[in-house]
Amino acid sequence: MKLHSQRLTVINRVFHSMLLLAISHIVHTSHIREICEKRDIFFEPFRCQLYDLGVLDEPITYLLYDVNPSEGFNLRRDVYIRLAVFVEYLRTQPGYRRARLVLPPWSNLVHWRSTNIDQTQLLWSHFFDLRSMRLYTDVIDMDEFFDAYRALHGPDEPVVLDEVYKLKHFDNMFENGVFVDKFEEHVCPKSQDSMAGAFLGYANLSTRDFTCLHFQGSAMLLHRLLETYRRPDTRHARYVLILNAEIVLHDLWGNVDYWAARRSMRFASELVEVAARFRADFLNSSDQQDRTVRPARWTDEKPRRGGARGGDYLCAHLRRADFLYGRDKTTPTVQSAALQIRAKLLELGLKTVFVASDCTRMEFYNLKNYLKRFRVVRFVPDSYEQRYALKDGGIAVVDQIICSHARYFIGTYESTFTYRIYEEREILGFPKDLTFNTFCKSEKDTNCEKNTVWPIVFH
Ligand SMILES: Nc1nc2c(ncn2[C@@H]2O[C@H](COP(=O)(O)OP(=O)(O)OP(=O)(O)O)[C@@H](O)[C@H]2O)c(=O)[nH]1
Ligand SMILES: *[C@@H]1O[C@H](CO)[C@@H](O)[C@H](O)[C@H]1NC(C)=O
Ligand SMILES: *[C@@H]1O[C@H](CO)[C@@H](O)[C@H](O)[C@H]1NC(C)=O
Ligand SMILES: [Mg+2]
Repeated sequence: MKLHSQRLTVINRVFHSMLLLAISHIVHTSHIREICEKRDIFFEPFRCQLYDLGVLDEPITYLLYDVNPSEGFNLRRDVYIRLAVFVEYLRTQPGYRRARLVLPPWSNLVHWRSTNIDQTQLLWSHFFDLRSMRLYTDVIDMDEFFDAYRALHGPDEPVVLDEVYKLKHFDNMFENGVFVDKFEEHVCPKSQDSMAGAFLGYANLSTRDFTCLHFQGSAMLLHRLLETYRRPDTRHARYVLILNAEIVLHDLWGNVDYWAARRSMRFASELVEVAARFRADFLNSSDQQDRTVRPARWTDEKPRRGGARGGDYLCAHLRRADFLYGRDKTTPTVQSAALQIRAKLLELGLKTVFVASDCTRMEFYNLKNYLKRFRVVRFVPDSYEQRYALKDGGIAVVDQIICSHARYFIGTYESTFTYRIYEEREILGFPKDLTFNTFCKSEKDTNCEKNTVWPIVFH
C-alpha cells in the first residue's frame, strides 16, 4: 500500500514536470513562430524538435549570399552546396543553432539570351523543389525571407542588414609557398558605392556595416568570420550578407556531405513534368521502362549503381557560344561532334540522339545534316506561353533532365553544365562508363583529355 502511494507521487511528479515542460514549449514556440510554424512541425518535425530550450535564446542568423554576376547557373549550384554544407555544420555550433541560409534570386544571367521574357529575380522555387532541399538544411527563398523580416520588424520597414562582407582573393595566394586559410580587411575601392544598397538587386535592401575582405579558405572559415564580427548586443536576429561567395571554397569536394546536399537539390516538379512529357512523346522513355524510378524523398535513396538503364537514346551536351572562343582548343566543330556521335550510336545500336546545346539554329541544322541516317531531336517549347513560363533557365534544366535519363551520355570538356548531368546520372544509378564521357576536339584524337570522374558516395 505504502509502496503504491509512493509510486503514485513519483508518477505525479513526472507528470507535473512533463506538463511544465510542455507549457514552456508552448510559451517559447509562440515567440519563435517565424522559425517553427505549425506546418514545419507537421512536415519537418525533426527540424522543430525543441530538444534544447537554450537554442531558443540564440538569435536567428540569416545568412544571405550573392555570386559574381558573370558566373553561370551551374557554378552557382555548386556555390550553394558549399554554403549549405557550411550552414548544416554551423547549426551544430552554440550561438548558431538557428542559422538559416537565404537563397539569392537568379537575375538576368549572362547566358539567358531571350530578351523578350522577364528573367529578373527568379526565385529558387522556379527551378528547385525547396521542400526537398529543406530536408538537408534550413534554406529559404527570398520571398520567405522578406516575410520573415516583416513578421519580426513590422510590415513597412525596409530591410536593413547588419553586416555585408565583400570577398576578394588575396593578391598573393601562396605566400611563402603555402596556402593558409585567412581573411583580412582592406579599404574598399572607391568605385564600390557600397552603402548605397540595392543588394541582390533589391532597392529596399541596405546595410549598417560594409566590410571589404581579402579571403582565402573553405566555407568553415566563415564560422571564424562570423565569430570575429559578432556583436554581444544581437538580440533576435542577425542579418549577414556575403558578396562574391564563389571565393569561398568547398571544405571537401565530393564527400558524403557534398552528395547529400547535392541529392537534396531535386528539380521543381513542373520542370520534371515537362521533361517527362517530352521523353514520353518523342523518346519512348519513362522512369518505369528506363529503371530510373527514385524514392519520393532523397533521404530514402540508396546506392544503386548499375540499376538504371535509361531510354533508347543517346544524349549529347554540346556546349557552344562562349566556349567557341574561350575554349576553342578543346571544343569540337559541329562536324567533328557529329562524327563522334555517329560512331557511338553505331557502337550502341541506337537510332536516336537527343541534343542539349546552346547552339544556334544554323549549328543545329548543320549537325542534323551530318547525321542524316539517325533521328536528331532537341527540346523546344511548344508555344510562346510555355517558353515564357519556363524561361531560358527552365529550358536548360529540362535539357539536363532529359540527358540524365538517356542510355548513354557524352558531354563537353570542362563544362559545369555537363558536370551537373554526370551527378544526376550518378544519383539515378547508371554504370560509370555510360555517363562519364567527353567530346574530343577531333574525332581522330580519341585519347584526348577527359572530364574528371567524381563518383557518388553514400553514408
Ligand atoms: N538550354 C540549354 N542551355 C544551355 C546548354 N548549355 C549551356 N546552356 C546555357 O548556358 C549556360 C552555361 O553556363 P554554366 O551553367 O555556368 O555552365 P558552363 O558555362 O558550361 O560551365 P563553366 O563555364 O565551366 O562554368 C547554362 O546555364 C545555360 O543557360 C544546353 O545544352 N541547353
Ligand atoms: C522589398 O522589395 C521587394 C521587391 O521590390 C518586395 O518583394 C519585398 O516584399 C520588399 N520587402 C520588404 C520587407 O518590404
Ligand atoms: C517503346 O519501348 C518499349 C519498351 O522498351 C518497346 O517495347 C516498344 O516497342 C517501344 N515503342 C516504340 C514505338 O519504339
Ligand atoms: Mg559558365
